[in-house]
Amino acid sequence: MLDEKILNVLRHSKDSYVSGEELCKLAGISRAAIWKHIEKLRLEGYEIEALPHLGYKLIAIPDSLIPSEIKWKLKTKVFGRSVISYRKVDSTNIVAYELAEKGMKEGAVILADEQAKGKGRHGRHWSSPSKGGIYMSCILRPSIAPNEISRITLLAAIAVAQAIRDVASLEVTIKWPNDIMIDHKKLCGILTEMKAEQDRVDFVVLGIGINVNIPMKQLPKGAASIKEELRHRGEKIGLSRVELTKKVLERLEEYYNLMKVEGFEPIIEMWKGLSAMIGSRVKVSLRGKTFEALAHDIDPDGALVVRTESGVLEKISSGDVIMVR
Ligand code: BT5
Repeated sequence: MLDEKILNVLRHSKDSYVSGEELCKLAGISRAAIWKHIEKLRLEGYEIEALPHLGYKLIAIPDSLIPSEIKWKLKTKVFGRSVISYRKVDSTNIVAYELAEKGMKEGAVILADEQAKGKGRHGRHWSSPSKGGIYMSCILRPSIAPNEISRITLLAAIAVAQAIRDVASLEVTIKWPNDIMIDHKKLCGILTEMKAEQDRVDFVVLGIGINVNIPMKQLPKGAASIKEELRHRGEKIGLSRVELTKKVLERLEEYYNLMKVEGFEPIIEMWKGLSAMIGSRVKVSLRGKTFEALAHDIDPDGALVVRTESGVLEKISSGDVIMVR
């Protein structure tokens, strides 16, 4: 807390020095204690100049997914109000699940710079190299039935797609149910897990992995990163992971509140607007069989409705869908 207090004082007086004496008064601690906090902030990546007689000045902030950066000017009331960040974990979803079981509040966010065992759906692996990605898990406690869980996945997909469009100006699209794509390459994946009783969801862990500043050589086949896409478009600098994480949290809260007030209908409408899928040919892998069909619609629960070659409408609630080019 004191670190954040000191940091925020330095942030507010951007171009000028704050004297040690002033910081002591504001924080209510000794000069030696102030120095210790400054050293700790430096270790977190903050560049802080210290000059005798003048005091301290903030020179540069790190693009680190740490609580002090995520919470700074974050425009949410619930999402991201509690942030725990790690340098490396097996999976942020596993950590979030354990914390949710212990009663962690809705909106809490677990972040990591790297995952050793990043999880995809159906036991698949999510490649999570150090530093360039966003690996985050949010704890939600929605009043929904277990069979409505895919609503959260779709809601998260529009929040992430819209956030990327806001911050990076890339025309990303959504592929049902959980992929954010650019030029048919995967930029982000979403893994929604839950603990539920028969008719009631206890909590949801919403896991989001976004390839932000990951170089091509570290990406799996068929994947894209925001940095590489911006580079193809002539922009050399990558994107701030902190900015994008904050925007994702803000969009999540906006759409989550919208769903609470107006139901799922507006979310489906937005999803359709951001998806390049409806009306296109898809290949569906379901319970061991694969068939081609036409993506027809999204039903009120978030399932994909396809029209098969024989003209029958079939509802797909889980399974893999590939767009046929
Ligand atoms: C997903 O699964 O797309 C869900 C990914 C969720 C990852 C987040 S990161 C934070 C949180 N903590 C976790 O442990 N997980 C969540 P699925 O639809 O099953 O896609 C997995 C497939 O995507 C893999 O089999 C690969 O083909 C591909 N893939 C793996 N890593 C990728 C990456 N970094 N970028 C793009 N594609 C990737």
